[in-house]
Amino acid sequence: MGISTEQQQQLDELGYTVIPDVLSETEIMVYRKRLLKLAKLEQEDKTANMHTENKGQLVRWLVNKGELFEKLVAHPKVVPYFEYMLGPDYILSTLTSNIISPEAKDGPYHIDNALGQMPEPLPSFPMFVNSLWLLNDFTPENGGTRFVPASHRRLKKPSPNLIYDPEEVRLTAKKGSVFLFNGAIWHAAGGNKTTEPRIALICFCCRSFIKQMFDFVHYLKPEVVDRATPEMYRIYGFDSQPMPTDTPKD
Ligand SMILES: O=C(O)CCC(=O)C(=O)O
Repeated sequence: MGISTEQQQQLDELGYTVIPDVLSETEIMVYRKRLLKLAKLEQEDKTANMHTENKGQLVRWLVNKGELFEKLVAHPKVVPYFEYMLGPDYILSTLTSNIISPEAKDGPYHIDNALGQMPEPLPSFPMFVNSLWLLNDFTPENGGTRFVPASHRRLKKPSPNLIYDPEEVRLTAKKGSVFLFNGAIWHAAGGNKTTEPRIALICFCCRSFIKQMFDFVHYLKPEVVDRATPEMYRIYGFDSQPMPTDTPKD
């Protein structure tokens, strides 16, 4: 099933959409609990990936950290949006999460992955699409993502250290929904002025000809590969590797 003309238009023109009711209350609870536990364990064993002056934490490589995360890889409510933006052969670049703790401050905008290294004008078609799966209601107070609608059409990178653009919006959206956006939209997590952590799962995808940030093909656990459906196998990137006929003969 594809997405509606209105949704296509919103993605083309504004560069983002919010997909409602993707995760159930139970799923939200289970993911939150598991992520907070993983975050704590990674802090204890000193492998934690901290940012934003230690008030932000990424828990990465989720597909290798529990079967429950595999459900995100080819979720039927979200796949049509990635397909529309990136083509039917799109692939996963990372499956990670971002926890923004109380007292985190607003940081500078960025655009995603290789776009930040590309010369301007940036490509006018989507190369990367990001999706944040909200594990609490996002508000302007609790770290809701800050973004500049339609900024993908500027074909420019935000200046380094730019924190505010006059056209910025702070995301307000319900837990269980997915905020999906063109990776060329200028964006950043917001500061968190509440007493609760703000948590998002992040499923970040790209066109099939782009190098993935996580090397799923070599580092997925064998049991994760065994459980993959053909669609998931393609999304992990196995189908877009150099062709065997092109390997050296001696
Ligand atoms: O967690 C957020 O609100 C933003 C995440 C982000 O900037 C990213 O995944 O590139």
